[in-house]
Amino acid sequence: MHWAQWATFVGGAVAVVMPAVAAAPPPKPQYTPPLSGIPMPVEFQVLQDRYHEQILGSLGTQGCTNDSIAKRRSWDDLDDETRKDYIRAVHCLASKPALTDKSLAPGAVNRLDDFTYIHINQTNIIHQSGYLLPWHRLFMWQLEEALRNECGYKDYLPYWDNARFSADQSKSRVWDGNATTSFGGNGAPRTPPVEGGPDSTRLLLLPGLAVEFWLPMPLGTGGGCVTTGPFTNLTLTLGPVAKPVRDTANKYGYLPTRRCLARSFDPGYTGGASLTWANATSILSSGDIGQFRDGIERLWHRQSHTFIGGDGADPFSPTNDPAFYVLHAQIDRLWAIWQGQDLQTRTYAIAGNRTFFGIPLDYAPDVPPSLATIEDRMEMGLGGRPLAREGMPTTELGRCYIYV
Ligand SMILES: *[C@@H]1O[C@H](CO)[C@@H](O)[C@H](O)[C@H]1NC(C)=O
Ligand SMILES: *[C@@H]1O[C@H](CO)[C@@H](O)[C@H](O)[C@H]1NC(C)=O
Ligand SMILES: *[C@@H]1O[C@H](CO)[C@@H](O)[C@H](O)[C@H]1NC(C)=O
Ligand SMILES: *[C@@H]1O[C@H](CO)[C@@H](O)[C@H](O)[C@H]1NC(C)=O
Ligand SMILES: *[C@@H]1O[C@H](CO)[C@@H](O)[C@H](O)[C@H]1NC(C)=O
Ligand SMILES: *[C@@H]1O[C@H](CO)[C@@H](O)[C@H](O)[C@H]1NC(C)=O
Ligand SMILES: [Cu+2]
Repeated sequence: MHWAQWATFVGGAVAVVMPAVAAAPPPKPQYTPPLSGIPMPVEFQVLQDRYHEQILGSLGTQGCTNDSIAKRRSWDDLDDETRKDYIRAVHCLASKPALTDKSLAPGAVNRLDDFTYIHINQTNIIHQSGYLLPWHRLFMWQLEEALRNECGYKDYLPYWDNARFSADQSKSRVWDGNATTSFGGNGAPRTPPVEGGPDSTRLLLLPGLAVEFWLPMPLGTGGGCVTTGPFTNLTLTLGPVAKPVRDTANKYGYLPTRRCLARSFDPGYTGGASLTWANATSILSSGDIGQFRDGIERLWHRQSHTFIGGDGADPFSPTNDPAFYVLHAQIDRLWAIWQGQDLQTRTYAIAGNRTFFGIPLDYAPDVPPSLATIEDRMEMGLGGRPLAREGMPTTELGRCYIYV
């Protein structure tokens, strides 16, 4: 089947009719994804098609082929068995003991916490910096490998196609609250209630920077524990880190703070005002990596996290919300599509400082801002210390995947 036809099939447009033959073994169940959400507009489709052509046309030298390449799909296009198996594998990692040295983070209890620990540790280096995209690409791939190799998950990392559901995210199978096939819904209302409506913000201090940096965060419509879906009993122990007050006793949230998973959906982001196909297409039309990353950081990345709110919006420990990984798979997908418009010039493009907005870190306040390069080493904790350039291709260095 030609690639473009195959992609259309995955997109759900083609129903396959199996002939009924009495003696034949039962046919494998065919799955036709429901046609939900806002269809991909042609402007986006053109960019995605070019990405597919460029990536598939570039294969063949490192054991990654048209046949072996993994397809990362929209959560809404998976079948229920795959969705259930993904959630099962997340619970499986949550039930395995952490490998992180207890002296570094006494609150790291399970394998998911290993990922949260290093994300906290690196937050001021890997956001609003040149490392955002390659660091998270490797991080997500390491999580995918853990789900598959340690917990027997058979498929690949799915993504939250937020543009498709920008009219109403609760219509996405990510957020519909189903007990076994979603990530659950909103958090319960805050108790006790706080002053101000959902759009009013409070300021959270980001620790570790040489200057005081207060991040405005909308209160949102929830704030309490998630009450639907498979993660209602998830116990968090690392974080929160960004807080409304300075917490010198537990600066990075490494000490155990046992609690539920909290969310606070923000309706300001659900009304179609952002995370739309138009905004995605506009970001993808960036001519250089500086402009592209800026669009991702300021619009897509920030508003995706702010939509979820609660633990998923803490810049240091958003990984506490299992939805982090489908959120960031979408970011990774947009980057892959952008790179795929011109692999030659864009695969290894990097732009940005070596720290959050170039602000010095508090343990090195005298180090002036400098620019990230692809030869810099990135700290991934248990995941090693790769060069930034090693986090950039999707079909080399052991990785072999494409977003469909
Ligand atoms: C993979 O498929 C693409 C598009 O159909 C084609 O151009 C390319 O030559 C194929 N590569 C391999 C290694 O088969
Ligand atoms: C990150 O971890 C290293 C140890 O691997 C430690 O020296 C450093 O202080 C940590 N930084 C933060 C911000 O937690
Ligand atoms: C959750 O999804 C499963 C699989 O599609 C379905 O059988 C079940 O009825 C759903 N549950 C609810 C409460 O909608
Ligand atoms: C959470 O725990 C309660 C009490 O053990 C149990 O009844 C419920 O089914 C659990 N929910 C999930 C989603 O595991
Ligand atoms: C998102 O797109 C809408 C129109 O589609 C536009 O009005 C808005 O300015 C965009 N938002 C940003 C932050 O670019
Ligand atoms: C890089 O750091 C400098 C100095 O702090 C700052 O002026 C600039 O805005 C930063 N660039 C980006 C893209 O964050
Ligand atoms: Cu991050």
